Amino acid sequence: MEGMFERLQAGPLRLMEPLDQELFKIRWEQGAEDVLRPLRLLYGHREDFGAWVERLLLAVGKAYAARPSDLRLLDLQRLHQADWFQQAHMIGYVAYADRFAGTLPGVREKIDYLKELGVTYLHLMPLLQPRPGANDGGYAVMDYRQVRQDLGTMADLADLAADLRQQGISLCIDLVCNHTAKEHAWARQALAGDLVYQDYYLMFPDRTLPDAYEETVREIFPEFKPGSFTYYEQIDKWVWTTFNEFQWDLNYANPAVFAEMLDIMLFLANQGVEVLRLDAVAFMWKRLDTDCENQPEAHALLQAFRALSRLAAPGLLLKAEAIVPPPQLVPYLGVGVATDKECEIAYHNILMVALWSALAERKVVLATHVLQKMPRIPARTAWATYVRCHDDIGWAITEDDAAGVGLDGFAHRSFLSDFYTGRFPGTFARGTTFQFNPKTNDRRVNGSCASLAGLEQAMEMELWGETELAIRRILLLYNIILAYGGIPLIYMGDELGLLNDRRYVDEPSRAPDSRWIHRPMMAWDRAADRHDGQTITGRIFQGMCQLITARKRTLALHARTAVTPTWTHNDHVLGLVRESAYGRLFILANFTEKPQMISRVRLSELGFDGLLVNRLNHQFMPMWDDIMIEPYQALWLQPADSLPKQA
Ligand code: OTU
Repeated sequence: MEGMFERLQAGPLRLMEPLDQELFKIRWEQGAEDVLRPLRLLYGHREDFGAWVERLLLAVGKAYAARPSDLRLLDLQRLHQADWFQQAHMIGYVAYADRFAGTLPGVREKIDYLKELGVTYLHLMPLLQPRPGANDGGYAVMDYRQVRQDLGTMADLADLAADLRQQGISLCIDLVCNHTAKEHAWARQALAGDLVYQDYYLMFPDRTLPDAYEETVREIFPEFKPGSFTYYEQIDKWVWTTFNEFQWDLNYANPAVFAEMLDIMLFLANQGVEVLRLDAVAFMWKRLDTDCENQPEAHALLQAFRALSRLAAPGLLLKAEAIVPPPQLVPYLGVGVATDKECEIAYHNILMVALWSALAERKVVLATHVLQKMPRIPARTAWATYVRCHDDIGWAITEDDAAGVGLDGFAHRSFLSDFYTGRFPGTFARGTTFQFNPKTNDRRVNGSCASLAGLEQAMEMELWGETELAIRRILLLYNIILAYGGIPLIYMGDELGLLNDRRYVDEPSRAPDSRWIHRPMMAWDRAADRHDGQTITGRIFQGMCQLITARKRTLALHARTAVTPTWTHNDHVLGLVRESAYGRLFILANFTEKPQMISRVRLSELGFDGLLVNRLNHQFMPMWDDIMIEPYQALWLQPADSLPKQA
């Protein structure tokens, strides 16, 4: 890359102040290898490799020159406080802009509500221009540089990002990078026969390769569309469509596709977006005879995106959405030479599954086992922890993990599907089945947090004891995701206990997709009750606020702190030990409707003897007695003498 910086100086950087040019030079000198290593793996075999690298760097230089000065200042702040997103005060909230507040300017009106909850990170669900009609909840984008018209404009998005930032809230949006809508300009040109754009996608003249690939790939939406390919008569070709027919997988073996997506990424970063949720990253690279997920090149793509975006916008964070089993999940945060050099954040779907499994079983054995087996993540990364999201729950429990605690994987997954769809005798849950696959017997589950936790059934049957238990279950799940480490994400409506919403069936474009059952409209009328502790809404909201307040002042919850799932010698009580410079913390959580005991002997074996205080309510635990945990209660215990004075 001889003379690269000089060419940038003569090109996109030429109008910049000398100091800003120097700053770019420093970043390039320090980051060059991080840029080149993944790019070599991806495209190093091409004769035009050097020209592509140059083209990518010119694009980065251009984005750097165009970066507004307030965002360049933000970059410096982030570089100086690199752990900003790992700190205990971080609280995430996830919402559809329209369902939460109508429009993007509408969201600005609701910042006070978010602040009341303590939110510092707002993920607004897909908001870039989708295809008309069915669009998979916005995950079929036809223009990445336009905001969905009914939500506002790109200028509104930039204004919102700035307002949020001023209030201490970082904006996250989706970048659907694995596929585009078939109405995207690239796809339309491909359909019109343009060979340059046909190479943006994965197209096959006959069934030979599609048949070969289908031997080994997973079907993601078997009920919507069997198989992973779709035939288009107009071009007489089969197109790779992992998800819906209208979502065309991009061909990242073509560097032009990588360059386009990088440009989009930097464009969005320059609007003030601070975190990009990269959708379906596991699927970005295909290889025959594999499941075409989690390929080394998919990781190289993310590493290259990160290294390049950090030259222009080092404040930007990348969040991986890879809903895959544990061994495949952790590498999205970087391993080996790529440690700390891939995505900064990844969804902890295993924790989410383990928690629902423990709640159904009233046992924490499987959860403890799978969480213990999770490798530690790099120091400068964090999990996004969550109880529910806009998607279904797939029971990502491997045969091995189930066998490790004496369970049969298939039988346990079936039990969970039965339990959460209301089929298991005595269940408290009200969910629905999603994407039954008769070939594998796999059944995923839909339902809102409150409905899955028993609130819907208890209220309908007017069983007040059960209602109380359901409220406690909701708060227990949120307790754990707040205490596990990483950015806890509150899914809109969970803080008010919103139930399944079956009205989606009246909208033709949504009716076939039952995930809409747990994507409700924000119930602002219910929110009005949130300060009334006599109401169910008030109980949940205030319970959540108390947890959030406790989390913010418990510095030991910093994401960098090691969390060790620990046997409590009571199979109904989850134990998480956290060790850090901020002191030791023992989180205990009772996953049953009966009181449970933890012996003092066990606590002192783990080094928790002496006077302990529960950080959730400031209560001291009697020195010698065993510890009693109420139904669905959790404790955050710290040795009383280890508490920082000001806390
Ligand atoms: C994501 O999910 C989104 O979260 C979904 O809402 C979209 O429909 C989908 O991509 C397509 O854009 O398969 O069942 O292993 O689980 O990427 C949801 C990863 C999905 C997949 C995940 C995908």
